[in-house]
Amino acid sequence: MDHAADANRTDLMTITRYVLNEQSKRPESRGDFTILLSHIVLGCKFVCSAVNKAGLAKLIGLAGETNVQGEEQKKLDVLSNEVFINAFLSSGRTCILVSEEDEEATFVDPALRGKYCVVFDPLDGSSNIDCGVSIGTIFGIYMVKDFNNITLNDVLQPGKNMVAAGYCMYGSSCTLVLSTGSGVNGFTLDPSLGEFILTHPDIKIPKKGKIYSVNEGNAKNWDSPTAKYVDKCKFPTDGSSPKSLRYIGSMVADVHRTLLYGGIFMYPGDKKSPDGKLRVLYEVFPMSYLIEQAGGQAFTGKIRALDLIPQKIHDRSPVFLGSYDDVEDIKAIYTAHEKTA
Ligand code: AFP
Repeated sequence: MDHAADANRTDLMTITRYVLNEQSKRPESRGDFTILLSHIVLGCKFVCSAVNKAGLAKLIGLAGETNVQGEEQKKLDVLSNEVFINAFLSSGRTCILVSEEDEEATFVDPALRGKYCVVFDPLDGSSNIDCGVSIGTIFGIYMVKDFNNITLNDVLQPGKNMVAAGYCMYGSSCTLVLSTGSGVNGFTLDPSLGEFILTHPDIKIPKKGKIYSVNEGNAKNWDSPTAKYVDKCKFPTDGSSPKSLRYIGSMVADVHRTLLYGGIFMYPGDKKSPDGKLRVLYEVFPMSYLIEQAGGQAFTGKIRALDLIPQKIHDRSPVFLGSYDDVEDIKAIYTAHEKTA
């Protein structure tokens, strides 16, 4: 990118302009997705502003605490959930909502219904809020199968059926990364304009990376392929340099780095938690979709992550995602392990 020319740019590609351009390539499109996306963008701006003000506004803390004005405070994850639920309902374009915060799926009132099902984690990594580490919103979007017969099966679909996925990272800048099934683009919020501007067009993940990312504190319970792979990252036997370890513990931040710099992000299953920790619908699927769209791979230890069929809305799955070659390596280790088992 030419930064000198950039400083004087007057022709900005906002996220709305980008999606409208995409829409114009599909004559059958009626603008419903553009409307839904504009509501997602509003939710992201709202949460970004709340996250930035968290320390000041004393939003951090337990739900139920009161602030100096005597008003009840909400925890940021509770607030974010409300913001997004309201944004989706008022868009008039959704029919089922699955949120990490809500035990049950929300079936939208028929008067407000549209054809999209949204699965989302309104504020992922929220245990990092108090120390100011990057956190984010993750979302995936399905199209309902039969508008006249909406059931939970409309969201219990493999991730490969998603029509769009993305995340918004609330960090040193606010970045929205989106795929509608033809590549991945990143938009950064310009606070002076209040607009997300295309800053990372057509993101491609490096074919191989130099970073591995995993919670090594769980190593004692890992299965042997995961342990073997991590050992190989540290003590390569092919003459290559060891990989660096980076782990933030906030999936949006760890995946964002993986997307831009390459390498592998892992949350494996282990003896204590055979299905790992991450949720299929609103963590594993959207991130796997983005990584694949950027040219990488996502694997569960058994199959392609996007081929999983969730049985329940809050199901979990192990995941290994990132650069094509790095994921290929761990797939080979799992295959070899299966043959000897
Ligand atoms: P929290 O939302 O409870 O902070 O969990 C974040 C998360 O779901 C995901 O963002 C991280 O990748 C993962 O958990 C970190 O888990 P560990 O703390 O077990 O490493």
